[in-house]
Amino acid sequence: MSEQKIQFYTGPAGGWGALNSVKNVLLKHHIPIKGARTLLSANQPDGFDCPGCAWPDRNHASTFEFCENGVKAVAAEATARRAGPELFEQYTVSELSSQSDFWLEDQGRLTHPVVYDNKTDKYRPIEWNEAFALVASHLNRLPDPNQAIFYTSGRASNEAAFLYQLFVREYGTNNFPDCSNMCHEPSGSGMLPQIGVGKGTVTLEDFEHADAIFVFGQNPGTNHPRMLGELRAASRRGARIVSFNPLRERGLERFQDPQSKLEMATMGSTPISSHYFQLRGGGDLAAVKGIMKRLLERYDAGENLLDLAFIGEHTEGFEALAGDLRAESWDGIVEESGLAREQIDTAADVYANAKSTIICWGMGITQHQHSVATIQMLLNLLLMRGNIGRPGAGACPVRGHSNVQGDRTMGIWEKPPAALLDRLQQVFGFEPPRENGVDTVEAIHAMREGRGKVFFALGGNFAAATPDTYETWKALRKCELSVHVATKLNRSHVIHGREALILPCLGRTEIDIQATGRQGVTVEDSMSMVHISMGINPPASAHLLSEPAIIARLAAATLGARSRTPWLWMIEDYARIRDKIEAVFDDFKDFNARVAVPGGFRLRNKASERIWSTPTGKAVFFSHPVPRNTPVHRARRAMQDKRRDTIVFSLQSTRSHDQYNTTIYGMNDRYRGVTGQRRVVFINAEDVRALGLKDGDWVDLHTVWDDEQPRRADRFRLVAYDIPRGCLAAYYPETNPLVPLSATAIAAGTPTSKSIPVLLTPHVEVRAAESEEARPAEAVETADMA
Ligand SMILES: Nc1nc2c(c(=O)[nH]1)N[C@H]1C(S)=C(S)[C@@H](COP(=O)(O)OP(=O)(O)OC[C@H]3O[C@@H](n4cnc5c(=O)[nH]c(N)nc54)[C@H](O)[C@@H]3O)O[C@H]1N2
Ligand SMILES: Nc1nc2c(c(=O)[nH]1)N[C@H]1C(S)=C(S)[C@@H](COP(=O)(O)OP(=O)(O)OC[C@H]3O[C@@H](n4cnc5c(=O)[nH]c(N)nc54)[C@H](O)[C@@H]3O)O[C@H]1N2
Ligand SMILES: [Mo]
Repeated sequence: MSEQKIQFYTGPAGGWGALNSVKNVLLKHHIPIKGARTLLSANQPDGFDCPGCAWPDRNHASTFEFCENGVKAVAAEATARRAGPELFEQYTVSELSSQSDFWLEDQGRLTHPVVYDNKTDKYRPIEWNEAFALVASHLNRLPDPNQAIFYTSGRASNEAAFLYQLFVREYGTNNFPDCSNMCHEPSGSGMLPQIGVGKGTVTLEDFEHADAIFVFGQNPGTNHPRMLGELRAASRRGARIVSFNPLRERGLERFQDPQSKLEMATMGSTPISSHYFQLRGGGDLAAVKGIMKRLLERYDAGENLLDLAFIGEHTEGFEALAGDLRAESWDGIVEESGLAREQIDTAADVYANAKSTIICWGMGITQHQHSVATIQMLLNLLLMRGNIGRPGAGACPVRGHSNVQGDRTMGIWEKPPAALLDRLQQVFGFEPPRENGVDTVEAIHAMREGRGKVFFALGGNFAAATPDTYETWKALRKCELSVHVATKLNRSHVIHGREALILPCLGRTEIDIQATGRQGVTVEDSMSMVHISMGINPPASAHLLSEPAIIARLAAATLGARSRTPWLWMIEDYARIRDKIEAVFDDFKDFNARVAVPGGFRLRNKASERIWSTPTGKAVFFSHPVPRNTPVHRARRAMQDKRRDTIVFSLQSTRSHDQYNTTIYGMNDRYRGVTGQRRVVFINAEDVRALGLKDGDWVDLHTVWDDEQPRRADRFRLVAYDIPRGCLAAYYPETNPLVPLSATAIAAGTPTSKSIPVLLTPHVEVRAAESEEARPAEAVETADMA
């Protein structure tokens, strides 16, 4: 067991630490000089779109924006390591499944399509055509197409996503669970009825004009490092940056810009946040309500700080909200937010003094039971001062996966709007299924109950990214067939159905050649910019197919003469796919021409033009009560009745600096001072004492939930940290066994991975033999042993 020291990181984010880390990553993946070319092509007009995050680039222009975690994402794909037939010959699937997540991905790029052989318990190579025939025969045998489930992870290009949704709808279902269901789903669910679009309203230019930028529940230093460049520039020109986060995140405090020779040479850095409010986890709705209440009090006292003209002309529901705000008690706001009254007043002052404000948010907002309501409160706050649809102002949900927003635009949506289905019908001449499909959590229920029999995944790592790990694994194992289109081996490939296939595909960094020559794909970033992405590296293996080719060939094999869609013709030249996209979506008019311009184009966003596509044609103020009956509240009340001295914590699961979702790059979390391990839990020092434990002690985590099922995650090391009392933080995916399937966000279905009620107990060794469940746990919990 590792005993590495926790040493608090006192340097800024970025800087020499980041450069040093990059050097190590390139060495590890054996990417020397060629690697430099790979990296310099990221986000260039003629290069590929960085497969890291969805933060936009300055016009995909000619300067290289250095980003440590972008380098890691590119290097992980461009690695020289290979997971070929020898690997699958050497290990049975049972043996593979006892390896850690880190080990599985570390085997390198998949090279051949493989099929599971239950006689040998091994994967063995299979010809592509045979693989497509096998999937087709399963799909065509199902009595109801709704028994098949088609997952998407947000790296898939627009072209792949478009073909995929078309194939699956022609096949006959809307079962499209996707990573977005676990991610920014609440942002779309909240914004759509409120301002008529489910996407952010700002562009990068707005960051140059904002007087204040509020950042809720986001850790850009790790997850969107290029966003720090915008925040740094804003901070230097005097904009106020106001962070709301239970943890003190280094990247929100100081940033040393690796592009700035001066800062690098002088060890200088720029402060990022002018204000940092360490609210309680899940306390955002209360905090925002407090800010609005304060604004309203000042307005009632005669100050002219609301945009009454905008409210009158463009909105509805303001009076109801004002009434609700006046009725809310300050005590409740202070108690539930975990912020002092003065802090809330200060935040309101900053907001009132700024002419233009942007509000950004991430997973710290979306992964809670009341996330949709919280997002609507953030939008209320913007609307109060007319902060949507003018320069320097607006809503900025910061998306995760590099094309997750584009995938949704292309119709990867289990609740498709009727207009989309009508258009598909017109353009492709088939009758699309009209009933909604399953989202991620519903898909798990369907497989568990035997309603879902074929599980197909276009990328991602469903088995590790989803909640209630062991229930989910049982569900996946009940499937008749599981199929994964993937670049690297992961947990989902070894938690398989009775029959199983792994179909290896080209990554975004790789050259894609089809019948008419070299192809590019398109992606949409978090600010609705659509641009082309051209791979530059030779493919990792000669046996790889592109994602569009895999989908088209599978569609042709499955649908045969039933389909009038020219599947194989479309993939000869992806421009043909883009023509079809244009035929279905009005916003993609002249798609091929517009995407040929360096930097691409921005999709129209009506809310940013102050056109509100809501039923009444107005933007809507929504009123919401401060949540007082969440699972954490209920667990605390229940425990109080039983044992007064028990502390029920609210656990958030989050990302370290050394991972990309379920892909673990390494064991360090540099900005939080953790090295060589991942099984840590951040906790307030007072709480450590109250538990009668010491910093560095090992504990087990137990979920408090109102069902009979025990949920635990064992052997985490306590790290005393600057975090409010009663709150804990630990890494995902190790903590996913603690998240009940029934813990979802109201009106979005998103797992509430940021507020799980848990108890801590001193760690006791459980012998594997005592519990069947304990064994897979060790595998998913991975990594520090690797
Ligand atoms: N390098 C790297 N980049 C990534 C990813 C990655 O794993 N690695 N993942 C990508 C994906 S898919 C996504 S969605 C994004 C995720 O990027 P983020 O949205 O930054 O997600 P998390 O790392 O989960 O961090 C959540 C932040 O919210 C804070 N938080 C937790 N609970 C609360 C709360 O109740 N209120 C408030 N105000 N704050 C809270 C946490 O302390 C943490 O700072 O990043 C994308 N980019
Ligand atoms: N507890 C907890 N759970 C969470 C979260 C959390 O904060 N806490 N975050 C949630 C969020 S925000 C998200 S987005 C999900 C992420 O869920 P997913 O998107 O399903 O997971 P990833 O880890 O991003 O998927 C990694 C795998 O994608 C494959 N891959 C990589 N590149 C490509 C490619 O180009 N093509 C194909 N076909 N495959 C590729 C590789 O095989 C790799 O192993 O997890 C969610 N789960
Ligand atoms: Mo995400």
